Amino acid sequence: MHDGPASGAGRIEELIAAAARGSVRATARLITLIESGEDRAAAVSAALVGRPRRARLLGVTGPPGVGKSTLVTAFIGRYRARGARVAVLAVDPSSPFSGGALLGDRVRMGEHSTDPGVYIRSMSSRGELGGLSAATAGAADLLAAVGFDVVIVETVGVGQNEVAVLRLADTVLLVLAPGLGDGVQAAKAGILEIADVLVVNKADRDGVATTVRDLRSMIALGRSGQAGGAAWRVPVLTTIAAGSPAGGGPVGLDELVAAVDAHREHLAEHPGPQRRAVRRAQAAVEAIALRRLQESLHAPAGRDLLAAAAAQVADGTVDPHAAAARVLRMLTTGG
Ligand SMILES: Nc1nc2c(ncn2[C@@H]2O[C@H](COP(=O)(O)OP(=O)(O)O)[C@@H](O)[C@H]2O)c(=O)[nH]1
Ligand SMILES: [Mg+2]
Repeated sequence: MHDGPASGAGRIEELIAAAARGSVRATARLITLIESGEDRAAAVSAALVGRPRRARLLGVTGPPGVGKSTLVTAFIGRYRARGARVAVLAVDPSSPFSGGALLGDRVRMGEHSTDPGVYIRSMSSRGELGGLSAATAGAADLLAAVGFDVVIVETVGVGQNEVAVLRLADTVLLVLAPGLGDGVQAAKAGILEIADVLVVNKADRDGVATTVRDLRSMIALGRSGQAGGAAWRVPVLTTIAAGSPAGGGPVGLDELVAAVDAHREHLAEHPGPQRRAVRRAQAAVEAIALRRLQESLHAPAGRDLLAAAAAQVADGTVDPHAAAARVLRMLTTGG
């Protein structure tokens, strides 16, 4: 891809400078570049090298409808009250039509939509496998590099891509609602292993105590044997993000915000052998490598390689594993 006027290095530098001064337009433009392919994403990333990042990354995950966006909105309010600039990336791979997700999140987080200290953006995969986690990693890093203090990534915790997105976070908050099914699903998806704080939202509904108990025993099972010298004890909290039925603000939010803060302090005090920064870098590099591979496969040369390999497999002269290995070799050696 050639650098046009829209993505040339000079233009990118200008956009970054504007984004750092608080321009929403420039920030949005840069994220669009990051989403639009690996070459442009790489150009933005290269222009960000050396910029300080002080942002904490908070991943918020859980099944659809449990109240993630409602909780995120409440978190924005708390962090804004401390004077922090807050960005939210809403990742919704299930919706290839970005409009729906965008509108929904914007409307719901609407009370913050005119606040210049808040930036909200929906990321969509547009049917592109692998591209989503790479683009989200790139966007999160951009937001950190242009001066946001908190970057929240909201995602529906299903599938490998989603887990990859969560590995970017310093703290992963898993949101569930009363009912056993959610917890079991989360455990299956491997989300429970990377969750740092668990919250059962919709505590105004029946079955909260049972869900909390189930989750506590799942954590005890899942984490035994992993404990290091200073293991973090994953708390299980309850909230009513939408506010108590009797009226008033969210219930349990202070405790939840305190738990997320406590986890950050824990990380600062116990960096551990597998530091979050390393885990994050690993997730980002892996996502970018996958995206590059995907793009190579879908470029004309990759399609030709695939077509030739498919013909041989269909003929029965080569098995699909050998053919795939050959395609990979050709792609990665530039053959
Ligand atoms: N009863 C009840 N409803 C809630 C609570 N929190 C959020 N909701 C509602 O649940 C629905 C889904 O919330 P949303 O934040 O969009 O969930 P998400 O899909 O996980 O982001 C909305 O109608 C919210 O108003 C809660 O604590 N109790
Ligand atoms: Mg949501």
